[in-house]
Amino acid sequence: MKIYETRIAPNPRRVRIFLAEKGLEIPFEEIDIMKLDCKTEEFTAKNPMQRVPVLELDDGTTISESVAVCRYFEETNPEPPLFGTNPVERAQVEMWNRRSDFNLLFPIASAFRHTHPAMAELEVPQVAEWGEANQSKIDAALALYDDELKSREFIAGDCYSIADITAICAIDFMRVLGRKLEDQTNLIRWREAMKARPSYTA
Ligand SMILES: N[C@@H](CCC(=O)N[C@@H](CS)C(=O)NCC(=O)O)C(=O)O
Repeated sequence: MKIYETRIAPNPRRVRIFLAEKGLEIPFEEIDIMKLDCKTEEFTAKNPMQRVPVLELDDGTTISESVAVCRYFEETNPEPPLFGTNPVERAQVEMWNRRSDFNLLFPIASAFRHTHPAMAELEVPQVAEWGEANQSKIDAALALYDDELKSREFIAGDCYSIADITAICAIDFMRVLGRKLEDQTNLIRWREAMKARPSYTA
């Protein structure tokens, strides 16, 4: 079993943090997405979406999409649970993880991919106006998350979950936009708690 990943990229980081929280060590193979390693015929056979991360099992089965890779490890290694423990928790974790994906990580990645010259070959077509338009979506999501975190410790409720992992990978990735948390005091408190976990540096 191994995972194809790119160390600097936010989606593979989600899987690395997830594995660290589970106490699992899986071999990684570095793919240089900037050198278009994701676009080769060999890699496309593993993931037709040409993206990392990709988990390859010993029988050759491949699983891509960060959340699907994490789901595999949740099912094979249930402790500690990171997708919730009862129907309500599982639904809330799914709800917040999807929000973290669509309302945080996606706009942050889009703002970067559609405006940075280095991403021109990866993001086709690159539409600078769309990149700029995502800045206000990021502002709105940060305000919403800050408000939600007024009344609870973690993104999806009282327990740490994959929704926290997606959110911290997204928020940390704002660095490529030259952005950081400023007046979102609840999010800043939550981010400090994320940084204190050993998995943060995975
Ligand atoms: N929805 C996918 C997104 C994967 C993704 O966008 N990965 C980026 C790195 S963070 C990538 O492989 N980029 C290469 C490219 O754009 O060609 C997931 O959750 O794994």
